[in-house]
Amino acid sequence: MAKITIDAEPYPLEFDPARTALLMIDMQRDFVEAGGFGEMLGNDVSLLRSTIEPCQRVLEAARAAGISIIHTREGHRADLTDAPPSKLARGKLEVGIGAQGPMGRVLVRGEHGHDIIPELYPQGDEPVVDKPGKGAFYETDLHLILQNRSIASLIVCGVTTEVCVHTTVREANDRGYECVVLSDCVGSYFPEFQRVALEMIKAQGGIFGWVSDSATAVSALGKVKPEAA
Ligand code: C5J
Repeated sequence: MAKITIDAEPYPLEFDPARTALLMIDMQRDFVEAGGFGEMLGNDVSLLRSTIEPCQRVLEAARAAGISIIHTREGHRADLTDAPPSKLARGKLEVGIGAQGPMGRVLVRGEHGHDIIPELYPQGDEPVVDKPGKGAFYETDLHLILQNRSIASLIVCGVTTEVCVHTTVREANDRGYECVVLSDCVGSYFPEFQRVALEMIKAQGGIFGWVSDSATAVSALGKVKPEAA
């Protein structure tokens, strides 16, 4: 299978389209929309919403290229039995995980706020991995899905950069996946964390992976012949 090169830092990354997946992390109303958990924590969601359009372009290019696309959602069972008590207690919040908010129960599966935003909604057979933690590999079948598809490289988008994106990239890196994180497709409520989190990924020769951007990824994906993917 012909490899494609994506320009990235610290150096260009070669990927085999047939062994590459786009991983769209936690683009849920609870993090990205007004009235969600993120905003209730006092955050400015516009800092995350700037990722939506670049993510849409990458998602469209990935679909056109025929590469695997996997979405994740952070959240819990309605009875919260899969949520560690420490996570539920964290922050001493008035409206915390499991409590009733403007978009239903916060980070509970099946609630309006827990679902993926309409702009990036999964299509057809794109798997959605529900995760109880920050990392997408922790207590999920993501690794199994990727192995069954012989995936070796991940194009990573989503929120938030220094929390679920970072945790997932670190988990993926330790499992042998090559991750390229698209800088304008990942977002943080804290501009300084965004900057430093991206630096950390590509430091020391790419200690956790590579950093590129949506335009570069779209251009690389445009070179993939769908029937060959
Ligand atoms: C957070 C996430 N920030 N998806 N979750 O709690 O990054």
